Amino acid sequence: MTFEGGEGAGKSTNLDYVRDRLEAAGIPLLLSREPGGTALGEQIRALLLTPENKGMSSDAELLLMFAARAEHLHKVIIPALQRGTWVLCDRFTDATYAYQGGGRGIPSERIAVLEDWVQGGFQPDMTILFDLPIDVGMQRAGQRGELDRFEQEDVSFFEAVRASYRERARQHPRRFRVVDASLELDAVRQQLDEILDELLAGTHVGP
Ligand code: T5A
Repeated sequence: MTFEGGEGAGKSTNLDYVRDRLEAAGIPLLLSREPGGTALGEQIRALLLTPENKGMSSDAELLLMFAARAEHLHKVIIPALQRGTWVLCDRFTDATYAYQGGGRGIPSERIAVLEDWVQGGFQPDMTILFDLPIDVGMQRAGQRGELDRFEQEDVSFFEAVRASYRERARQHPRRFRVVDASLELDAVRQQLDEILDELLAGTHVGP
């Protein structure tokens, strides 16, 4: 299950909420994130996020995202799924289509080559998109202090990211659930409750 959205959309905040609800239903799970999720992946994350690497080429950025993802998939995600553990991941490949595709302008066909190479046909079972206007997200993210390399991009970059995410949701309606993340936390959680009620109604837990 993956959590997607622009900067400050509330993914991390609500991931904990979803974890608590699923754990209460007896589902074994682990939380992870991208880029990151492994020792090597976290080192790659640091390279990607540090403002010191401002001006990194788009292709280098794309390849680093997939290098981290390959490590994450093989060392963490696939082994967890094989032992029956659900994986809740803060961002995954939809972020690459949104940021490196929409934001940086890399054609999606080029991204699809790497997706196929690294993932084969592997896809999340469900993706929750936290959608909100750019200014609201940036204001929330900005309250944390220092901005990372992506957060320093301009509004047009984030508008393109948001448009790409929404397009991905339109293209994959069975996998995506779109949440209005501009609302207050309680109202966001009401939307999550509806999604989780539906999910749990169709999930068999236990022997
Ligand atoms: N990236 C990643 C790519 O370019 N390509 C890729 O393939 C991948 C995987 C790191 C960066 O990497 C890029 C995208 C990112 O720029 P990240 O760590 O997920 O990814 O970074 P951020 O998106 O910057 O994470 P944020 O922490 O900014 O966003 P979250 O997790 O969506 O937001 P969260 O939960 O931390 O909330 C932000 C603040 O808002 C408050 C929270 O309390 C918090 O203070 N908040 C609310 N306030 C009011 N009402 C609500 N409903 C609220 N929800 C949260």
